[in-house]
Amino acid sequence: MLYPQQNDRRNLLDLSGIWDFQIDPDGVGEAQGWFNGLADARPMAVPSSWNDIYDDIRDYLGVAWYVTRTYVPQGWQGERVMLRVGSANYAAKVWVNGALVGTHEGGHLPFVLDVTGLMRWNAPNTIAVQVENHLLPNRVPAGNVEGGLGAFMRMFPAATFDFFPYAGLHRAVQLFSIPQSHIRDVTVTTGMDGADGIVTVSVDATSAEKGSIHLDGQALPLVFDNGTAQAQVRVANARLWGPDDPYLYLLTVILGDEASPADRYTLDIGIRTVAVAGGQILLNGQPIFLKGFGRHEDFAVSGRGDNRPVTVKDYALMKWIGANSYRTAHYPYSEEQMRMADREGILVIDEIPNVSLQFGGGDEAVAERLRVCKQQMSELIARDKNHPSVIMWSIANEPMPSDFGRRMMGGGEGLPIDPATTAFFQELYDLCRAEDPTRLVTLVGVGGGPVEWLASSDVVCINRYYGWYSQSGQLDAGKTALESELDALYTRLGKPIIITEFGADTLAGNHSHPPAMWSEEYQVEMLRGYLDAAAARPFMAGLHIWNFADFKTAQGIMRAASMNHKGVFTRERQPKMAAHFLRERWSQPGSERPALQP
Ligand code: GCB
Repeated sequence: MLYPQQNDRRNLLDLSGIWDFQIDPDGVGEAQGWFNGLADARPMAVPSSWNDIYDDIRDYLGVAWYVTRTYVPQGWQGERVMLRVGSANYAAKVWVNGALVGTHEGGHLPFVLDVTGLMRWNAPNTIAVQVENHLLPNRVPAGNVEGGLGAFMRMFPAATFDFFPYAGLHRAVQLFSIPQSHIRDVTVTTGMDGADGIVTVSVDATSAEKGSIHLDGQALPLVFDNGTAQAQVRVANARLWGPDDPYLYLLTVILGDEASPADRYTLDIGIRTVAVAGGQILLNGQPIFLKGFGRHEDFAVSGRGDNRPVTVKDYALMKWIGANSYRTAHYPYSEEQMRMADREGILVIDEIPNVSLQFGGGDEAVAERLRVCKQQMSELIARDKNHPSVIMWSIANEPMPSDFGRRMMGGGEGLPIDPATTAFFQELYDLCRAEDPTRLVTLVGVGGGPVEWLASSDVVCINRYYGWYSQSGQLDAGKTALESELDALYTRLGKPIIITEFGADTLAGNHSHPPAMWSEEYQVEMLRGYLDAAAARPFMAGLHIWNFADFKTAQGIMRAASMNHKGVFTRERQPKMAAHFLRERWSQPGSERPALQP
């Protein structure tokens, strides 16, 4: 799952642009051979969501077809040719020159298909992607769940999550060439020995050959055994990666001779460690407090489509406000975002789209959801394992037990929890630890949710809306309730705590003195209360405000103008009062929480 790159041995052809597009509500496209061309096509940008482009398809979530044609350079002949789809939400089927080459499920992770034998060298090649985004109860994330969140919030379309169910080719589609004998995968882990960095590089290649790695002026040989080789580099007095100095070393992996390599792959790596000890998160052995946001990939017109100006702007705003981290709520973000996080020194909690999971529908349905969660978790780890910015995997956001309604009304304490549900999450915790022992793992818990599900987390992550969904309009009462829950949770679990969501819907320009709900003043005072509560508690390890920016949701009685307005910035990325408040607070180093007593 190496990110494609252009170099002297590899080639890359980005197919981003304007493709032919046609919806297929009757499902006739395949039988009629639409993969060869669309009879009634409209233009569609790739990447983009289709929903906000044409007025008749805003809520269309069925099957749609994308077709483009491209020449491929003659110079690629003899090489392996791969087609990579960055994100097709939710399920995809791909044809090249009329031949079905593969399928994929899960909307936010890339997939690669080998199309070598199918290329035409003297004529355009037809690439067709069928995308389908039905909201179904057994998908991850789910939709149309009977009695689910969507039903409760009267959401249309019936998502079981609080963001618009955007559909389409959300990230670039690329063709790339790699040599027949090539580097399949590179895995980098880093550690420290005194002031030295220890970088371990594992390389997986197609054939057993020699090779080498190059890092920090050192060259080490690779000796392959059955296609895999490992080398360890000691970087003297390493410049450690972190928010204050996101230093990246260039690692080059070469297959074959250095003078005429069979293949080459380069990547930016950060040398850093992450751990939990003494009730704190340690980055490079030093306690770190996470300041930042839950975000969304969301913008007007482009929807969830990879929007590079917005990506760069968002990182600039995170730096401006003094944030050092965010969570990829509630799905994996683009690889461009991960690369920006590496470069800008922003720590990431990396989440799969397991949002608002429910346990209804019988054992088979639950087993199917677990299968999809595991697949997405493995694919995410494979994609993001080399990013220094990624410090923690999140296996779920706000899963809900079947008695959630009762728990939400209070009195959840002491209610028995079905051990099968705890085992469900344990499988995901175990998978992360087996596939990546170098990072932390968490599950983001809902207010009133079972504490049992949090017990295996390295860091306890909770979303809380005291002063909004409960104690509405009563900030003091909300703060008191928050404080007593935090103390009880730490007493029970003894692990560092991050509040991964808290916030208030706020209409920019709406003012109220004294503060009232939906006003800018109320948002500021609510955030102040949570920041103060954390600042008095040494076991707090971070605060992520919900949300970085206002974002689009389905329509419903809870969402004015189909938007969640809890942004600290508007959807257009203009600051609300809260943004200035946070910038002020977050510019005071060490003010986040008291130091732990030794
Ligand atoms: C939550 C969810 C998030 C929602 C948020 C809200 O707990 O995790 O997806 O958008 O609450 O604003 O209601």
